[in-house]
Amino acid sequence: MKHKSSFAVVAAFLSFITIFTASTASAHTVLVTSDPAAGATIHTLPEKITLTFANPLLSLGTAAINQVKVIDPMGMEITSTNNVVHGSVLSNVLSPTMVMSGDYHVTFRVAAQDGHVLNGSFTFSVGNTSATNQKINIPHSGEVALHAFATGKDIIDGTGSATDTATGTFSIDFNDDTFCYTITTKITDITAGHVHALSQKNLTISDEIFLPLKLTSINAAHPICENAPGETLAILAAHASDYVFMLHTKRFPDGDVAGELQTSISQNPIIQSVSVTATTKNSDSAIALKITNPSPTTILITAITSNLASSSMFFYDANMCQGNSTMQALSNIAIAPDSVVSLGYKYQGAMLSHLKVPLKIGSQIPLTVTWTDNQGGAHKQIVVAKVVVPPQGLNFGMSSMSGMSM
Ligand SMILES: [Cu+2]
Repeated sequence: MKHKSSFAVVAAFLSFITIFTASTASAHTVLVTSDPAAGATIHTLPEKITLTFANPLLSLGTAAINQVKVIDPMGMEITSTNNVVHGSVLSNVLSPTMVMSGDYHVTFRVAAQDGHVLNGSFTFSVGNTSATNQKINIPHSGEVALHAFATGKDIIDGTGSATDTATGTFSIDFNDDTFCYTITTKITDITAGHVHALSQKNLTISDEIFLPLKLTSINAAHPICENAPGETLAILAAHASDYVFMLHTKRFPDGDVAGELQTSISQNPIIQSVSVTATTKNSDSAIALKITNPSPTTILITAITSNLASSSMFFYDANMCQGNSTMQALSNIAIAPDSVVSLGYKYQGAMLSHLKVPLKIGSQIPLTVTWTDNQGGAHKQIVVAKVVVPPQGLNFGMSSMSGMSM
């Protein structure tokens, strides 16, 4: 959520002056105020830290001469390498793995326009975070899948991108209080990703980061998995639509795209017997797998991709084993409720195109299987395929299908 900064300049200045006298004595600018304020105890961590100095700061191209760092109570740096200077204001996003209560240590180093360098530090505290204060008793067990489709028009004040989109897929496992997620997007200048509370409808959380998301999850081959308090995950699962998935970018620091979280179908396809044919670099490799759809509605398998193939798969509908070289491309494969589809080297199948590396018999490669439910929600599952016998022309050989793994 866009953070509403407050600039209580005078009050903040009075509280700061005692902290900075030593380091500012010979410098040519001075810290006037900050958000969060030095010495303050706050209950929600804002999305960014903002330091306002008395004079404009020196900018030298992309050189990182003005820096602010925030260290959380566990000693982890929660700021990014992206220090933003606008005149006399220096800011940086705050993206902790978990918002925890305790002391946060801020250090900064800035250059005034006359070249003089100012170093300083202060602390602020986060009191009990509202996420862990919730007295909501929500029964939770098993696994819950959530997803969000984020667009610029869902940024609350309407200042997001007109064209950017992103999909966030989340799975919560209450057996070990983990949540795993992947962000899929073509946006390239992302500075932070968060789950935010959308409203105070059921909760007392407003305008705070509910869960920070790691940027390594963007278009990742494997979902990023993290632990979180069971209560936090239970609130998210029980009130998904009260939360939004949001990405911040260099172009739209206050929010580029956002989308409400939705509960996904709980019955994921069951994928078994995954194998690919061994093949050479730049050629294609056929995929064999058996997919069971245990959900009460038809699902569409829309893509099977691998980070080892430069272009995504296409499905074919042909009899490859009869020497028939004409294949009909399919955009998806439908699986009816409670039924099983086998993709193999005959009839319907799938293929990875233009392999980046030669595959060896026995090696394991991750495949991302994407499907949509009857509401158009997109879901993903990573499976590991074992490479079996090499193809023989269009015949692809007769695979033994042995040694599959999930
Ligand atoms: Cu955010």
